[in-house]
Amino acid sequence: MTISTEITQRAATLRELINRYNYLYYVADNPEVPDAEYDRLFRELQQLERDNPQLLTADSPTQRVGGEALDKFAEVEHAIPMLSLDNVFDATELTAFDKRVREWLNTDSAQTYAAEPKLDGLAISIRYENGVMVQAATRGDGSRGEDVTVNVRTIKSVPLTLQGENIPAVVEVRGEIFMPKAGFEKLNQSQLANNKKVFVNPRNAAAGSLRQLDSKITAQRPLEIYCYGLGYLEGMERPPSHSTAMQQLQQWGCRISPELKTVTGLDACEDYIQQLGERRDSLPYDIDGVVFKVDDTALQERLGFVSRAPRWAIAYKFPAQEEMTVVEDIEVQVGRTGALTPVARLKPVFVGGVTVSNATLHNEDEIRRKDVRIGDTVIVRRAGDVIPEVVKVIASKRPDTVREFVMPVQCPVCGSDVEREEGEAVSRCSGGLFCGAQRKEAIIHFASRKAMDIDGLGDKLVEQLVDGELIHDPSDLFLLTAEQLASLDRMGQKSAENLVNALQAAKQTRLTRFLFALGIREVGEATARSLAMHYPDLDELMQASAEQLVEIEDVGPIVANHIETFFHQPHNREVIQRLRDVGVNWPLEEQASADSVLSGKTIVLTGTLQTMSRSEAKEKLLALGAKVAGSVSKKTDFVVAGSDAGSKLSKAESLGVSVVGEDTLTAWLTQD
Ligand code: 9MJ
Repeated sequence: MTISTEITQRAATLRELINRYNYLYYVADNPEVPDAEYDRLFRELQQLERDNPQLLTADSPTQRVGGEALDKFAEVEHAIPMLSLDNVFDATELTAFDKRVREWLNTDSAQTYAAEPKLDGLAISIRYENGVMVQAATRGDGSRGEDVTVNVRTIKSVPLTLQGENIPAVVEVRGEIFMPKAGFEKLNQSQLANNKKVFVNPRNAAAGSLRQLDSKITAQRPLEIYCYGLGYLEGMERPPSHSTAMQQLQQWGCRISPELKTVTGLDACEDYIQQLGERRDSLPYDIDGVVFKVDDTALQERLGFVSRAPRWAIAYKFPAQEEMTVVEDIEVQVGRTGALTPVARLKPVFVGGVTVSNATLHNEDEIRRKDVRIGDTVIVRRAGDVIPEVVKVIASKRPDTVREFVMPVQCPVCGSDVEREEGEAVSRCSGGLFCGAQRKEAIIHFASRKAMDIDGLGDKLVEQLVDGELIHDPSDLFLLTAEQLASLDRMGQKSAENLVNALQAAKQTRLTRFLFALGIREVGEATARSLAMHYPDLDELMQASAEQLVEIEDVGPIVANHIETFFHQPHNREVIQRLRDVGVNWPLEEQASADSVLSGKTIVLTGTLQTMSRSEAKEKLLALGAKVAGSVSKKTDFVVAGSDAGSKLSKAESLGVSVVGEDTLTAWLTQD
């Protein structure tokens, strides 16, 4: 049968594109398209070749793993090829994989799989001879990789000698080298400060760091490893399953994922996907899916592999966190402190599980650094609840019609001059509370949950109130009547009355909340709390000089200046007076908390509490002067463990940090 020229042409185009993207990704460490786009092209080519086997060529990218070895490193031949994984993208495809496995093995019984996170890093093979590390190589094309031994030796989680019993004459340990998110952020900050290349994502930073000719640079990079397999093995029996192999690796001192589990049957696979998916954003490293491997070694051997991937394993890919789209416009938003944030209006794109049509561009310098122009095709990233951002322009897709963004010299909302101070990245509207945008944002912040906590006062309502000139500053809120409120859009009599009641209730507050609610620049919850503890009398705080304020813990010279400036502005003093006149008040409780047993202690909450939510507990602990941290370290004083406490509890135990139960927490909170 002859194949239409159209199909032949398409296959050739796909090969060319994929080869180019492969080169950029694997060889040049400079990806041009998001992984999701690459995956789509790859799958399209795979499908074309499956439907038309005559099209398959030996040099098709579907026939090899990854890119070619760079010539700057010596070449290493893998004793056993390094395979890659086939992907599935939903439950149906996973079911089909499981069915294929069972058909191949000619069995109806539920299969046991080893499940582990799919790390987004670089695959590595580390060879140990008589327990001593002799070589480390990247995957390269699967048969030959690059010799990165000296670089891998600098990674502290890679053992240089294996420990314990049962050390074979030769073993290749396979795993993934990656850079944790926090290390990536820190590295980029330092790259930026030193005018060096900023990395697009942790995977690229890991690749760029491992493939350094100067291993001293690699040594300074926060690289880590998780081991997930055995390659060549000599002088010992191959362990009977993947999970026992992992235990063996762990006993030799190799790092394996704490998330590794065995699961039996498809439902258990789906539960694992669901649970890991929920934790994806809070894991300290990027993962792009889950890997399932038939656990039993004998069954793995029966299944074997096809061209580039084992039949006994599959990667279930999570929704991509990076996608490609077009910047249709760049507009500026005016924030609470007058900061002008350029925002890219995007052609809507599905990324990180939602449709995104806006992405922050941070500030003018960022736009210049990334050279983003209106009309450009860009990569947007949305990871977790973080605001989506433009990470990179795809230079080869730039049309001739692109336009450069110019920061306005006048505020787009109030027309006041826009200022940018020396050494500051941010441009600001100088209009202060004269600017409607700043007024709205200030009032929204004032009413927010951690500030005055006014129930039922949403952003849209504030907008209507400010635009309709019913309120000019936060104190006007407390003078609103149910009649005035009921006349607004989408407000009934009942919700108007509820809001008036909520406003009445909110008048009784705490000094910490009140100070936070004022929206003083760089005064967050923690600083507001320190201020309230040192100055339980607001009038004294309002008189304090910057020199006096820097004496307070958490208050540096810049914040001290912001606070002094804020309280010296006649307008701000008037608003505070009006708030007190309408009845906003607080008890002198914070004074007592300085003496609390918990004062200054660092506490971590984990697991489920029965009598209150974790955020309630946090708030109460903070009010007693404790610090509440998100992760356990040597500096943690106590871990409060509710039911089903997980890794934080084990970490506390391993570090010897005191662990208490909910009853102790309740006792602390009810102390006089
Ligand atoms: C990653 N990337 O985390 C494998 N992988 O197994 C895990 N990759 C793999 N396993 C065989 N966890 C080939 C690749």
